[in-house]
Amino acid sequence: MEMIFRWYGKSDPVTLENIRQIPGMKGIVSAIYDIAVGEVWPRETIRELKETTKRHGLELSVIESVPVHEDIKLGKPTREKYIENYQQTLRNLGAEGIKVVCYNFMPVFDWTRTDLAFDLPDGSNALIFEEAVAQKMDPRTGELELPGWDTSYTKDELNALLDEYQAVDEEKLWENLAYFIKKIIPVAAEADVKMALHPDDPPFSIFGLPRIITDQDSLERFIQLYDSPYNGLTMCSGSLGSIASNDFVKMLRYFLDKERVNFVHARNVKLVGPRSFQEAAHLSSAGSIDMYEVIKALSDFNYHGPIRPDHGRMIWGETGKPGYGLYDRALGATYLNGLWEATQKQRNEG
Ligand SMILES: [Mn+2]
Repeated sequence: MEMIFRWYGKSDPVTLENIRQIPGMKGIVSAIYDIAVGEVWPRETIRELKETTKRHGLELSVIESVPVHEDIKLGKPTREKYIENYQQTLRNLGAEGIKVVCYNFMPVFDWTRTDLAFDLPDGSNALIFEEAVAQKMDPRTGELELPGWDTSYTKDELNALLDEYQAVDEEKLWENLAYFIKKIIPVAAEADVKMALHPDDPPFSIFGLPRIITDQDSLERFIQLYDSPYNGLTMCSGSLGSIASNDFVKMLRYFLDKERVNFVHARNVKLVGPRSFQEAAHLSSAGSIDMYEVIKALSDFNYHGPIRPDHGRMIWGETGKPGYGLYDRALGATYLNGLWEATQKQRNEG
């Protein structure tokens, strides 16, 4: 596996110098953050990011994300233009040597939590999701804002968008996803860019919006939309593992066997209710996911693709982008690298 770290560009308080000093770190996963959703990413801008990364001794290994315009998810006639733009962005990324693109198909809101800095007993804080709190959250007030969300909408625009989604149920969203996939995967294959769909986070409907990439069956349905290694998945332990009915390790093994795992997000979550969880340190003992078994699965299938530590807690007084501080993610990377070294040795001795 290739250990990489998410970097939010020049405004990220975590620097490329910081990232390079994490043991075993090979590269970064990043994006172009100042281009409006739906517009084409120019080659020069991609090249600039790549060269900046290289100057710091790291590879630009994965793009996360190229966001999908809402008109594509809604299936509006204007989607044609946005799909063409998406295709061109993939061609440009491929031409600049980018091999993997992570993206998601969640309507309106990206990852959602009810508290971004929940105090844990050891004095650190973490992102949590509590179902009872989420049920009282109303995005229509326009006052909710989360780090992963597109916050460029005015309150009126957001409400208009939510109104449009009333005509889109789960099956309609599947239809719109299939339409998109059939248009972009051939282009991705030609550009040699492996697509890696991220599961919905959390993996169930929130605010009455449909969410469809949530479990083993839906991931299976997704890969069958287009039979190609370029139509693959980001296997995210924290997203899929945040409901008890998902056996993440079993799912990971299943999709590794099908050769559809193009990217891995590794983090732990502690389940505290049917639809409530707290993000935890990466160690198996800190949460509900057996991280040894996750890395063992990657080792057993000889996974050579990229993996990144996912959200971390805020520790040692660090402040910054919730979930994306330096320290706890660096500890996570080191732990995952340790598990990898051990499983590789066992593999070679066995
Ligand atoms: Mn993830």
